[in-house]
Amino acid sequence: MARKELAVDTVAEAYLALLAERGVEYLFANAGTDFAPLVEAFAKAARTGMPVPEPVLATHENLALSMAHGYAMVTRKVPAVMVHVSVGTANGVCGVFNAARENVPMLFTAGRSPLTEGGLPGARDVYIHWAQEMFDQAGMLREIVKWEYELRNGRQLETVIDRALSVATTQPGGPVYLSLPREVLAEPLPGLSFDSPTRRGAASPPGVDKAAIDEAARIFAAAENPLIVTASAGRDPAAVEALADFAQRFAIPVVQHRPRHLCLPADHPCHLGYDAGPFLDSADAILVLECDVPWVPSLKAPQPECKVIHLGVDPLFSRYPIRGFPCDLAITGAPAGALPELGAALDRHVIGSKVSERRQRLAQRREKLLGGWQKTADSAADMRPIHMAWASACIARVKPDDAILVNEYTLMQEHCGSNLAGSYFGSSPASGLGWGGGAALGAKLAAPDRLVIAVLGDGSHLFGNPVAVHHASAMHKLPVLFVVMNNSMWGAVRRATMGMYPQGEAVRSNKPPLIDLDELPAFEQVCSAAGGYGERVEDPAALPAALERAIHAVNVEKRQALLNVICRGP
Ligand SMILES: Cc1ncc(C[n+]2csc(CCOP(=O)(O)OP(=O)(O)O)c2C)c(N)n1
Ligand SMILES: [Mg+2]
Repeated sequence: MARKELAVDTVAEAYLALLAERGVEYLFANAGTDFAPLVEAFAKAARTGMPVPEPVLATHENLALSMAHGYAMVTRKVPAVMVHVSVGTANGVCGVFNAARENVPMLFTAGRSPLTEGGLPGARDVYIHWAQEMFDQAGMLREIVKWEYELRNGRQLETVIDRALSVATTQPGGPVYLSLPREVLAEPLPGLSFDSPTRRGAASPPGVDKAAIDEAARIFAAAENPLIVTASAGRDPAAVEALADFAQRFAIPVVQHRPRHLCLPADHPCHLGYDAGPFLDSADAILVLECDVPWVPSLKAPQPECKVIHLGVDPLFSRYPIRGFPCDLAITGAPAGALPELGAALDRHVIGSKVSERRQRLAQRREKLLGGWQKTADSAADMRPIHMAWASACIARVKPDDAILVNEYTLMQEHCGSNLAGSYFGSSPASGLGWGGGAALGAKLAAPDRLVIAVLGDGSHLFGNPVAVHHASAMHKLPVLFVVMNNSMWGAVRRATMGMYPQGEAVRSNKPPLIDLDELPAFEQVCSAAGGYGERVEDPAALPAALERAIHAVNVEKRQALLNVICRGP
């Protein structure tokens, strides 16, 4: 078997070199005293030319994790992230949770306070080294990650890195956590010898059980009104094509509920929007495809006799404590492989007349749906404050086909559809706010030639640490267009309160507490302060030209831009 030798002097040097050897291109980092051996190793690599991941400094852990998330979702490669011991891990937990719930593989690492109080290279030499140590640093996120370990010895480096990466990338993917004590990183290591390529790779995606596919085909063949509901099938671009083909051949409507990826192109004849509600009464068979929450049962549920099939790499979402959707059949399988098999099985049933009749009904429903959307956007065109439907429609007009949209979570997709796989990313179902700005920077790092547009709420933008985000955009030369849909409130909290207490005190109050975000800073000036282009837009008629100016700043002047769009809610 092929072995490779590298001349290194410390575990830290070997660690970085091995990450690069295994394909890790970037280490997103928020540093502390625990980083000293790594800073030293990076500096040495810069001098010697030894390949190591590129360090990407992020001035907040949430930013580091969101950037890594954004990079990973676009490239489908594994990023590494490193933060400062216990306190950095604490700040990173929300970002790791977002990544975990969206099955984004990443190697999340943190230093550990030095273990020894003297005598070894790396031993404690700063007063924080006592208080920052925890009995169980990883306990903060053991529930969230797929695997967790502490590097105890330089000799186990290859096994540990390979195990971390293979567990993270085996489907369903997700973050793993590795802590790195300072003395271990500082240990002398006389050279590194390792397998190249690795002999501890990821496991293949789950294949499907033929009997289960036949059963699903039987259910679908018997159905008059089948429906597909998906959220994340498009995580794998090959699945977009498979879904488009399957839905088209059998004339099955597809609803994307709270999608995190583009699963079906917006111009596909089977694309029936983002809400399964209107289809649930008539549906007699539903395929829940890589979708954790296909509908909200307390609002609307399918008829009791409707058959429900769940298909995905973990169709039961086994890491969710409670999830009680009806499930007549659960099929473990990656959609890119499973859908063609389901198609082939369905072909063996004679359903031609059903399909052609369904195709007609589907076309009528789609026409009606699109007409309704158009009417909403048209009637919103001159509303002040600007309506989010109009703002979304304006973005649709100016964005190139291959633009990458990062939506946290104020873009109304029905007014701004995309057609290319890998061109839309929504926030994780965990919805830990503060993700969008960083994720957009990570996406830009992954796809420097594409326009990346982050659509954020005013609240989400603030959660994302805007000064840190704009600084990172300037520092790493990642020009992104930020569109802040600014309704000066946490609209979601308002809607939740109105929904639960429609006749309550809060509805009657002029200014219910904990909702309004008065006296918000001029977000556009915060972007300008970091060297970007910034504009406040209040006039709906001025929005298209403002978007053009902002895109010019990003594409031609190569600097970030922010439009502070003064909005009203949907
Ligand atoms: C880390 C985190 N804290 C709090 C929340 C709860 N939360 C959900 S939506 C929301 C308001 C978001 O406001 P904004 O981005 O302005 O969007 P709007 O609802 O106004 O359209 C909040 C506070 C959350 N999801 N994540
Ligand atoms: Mg808001």
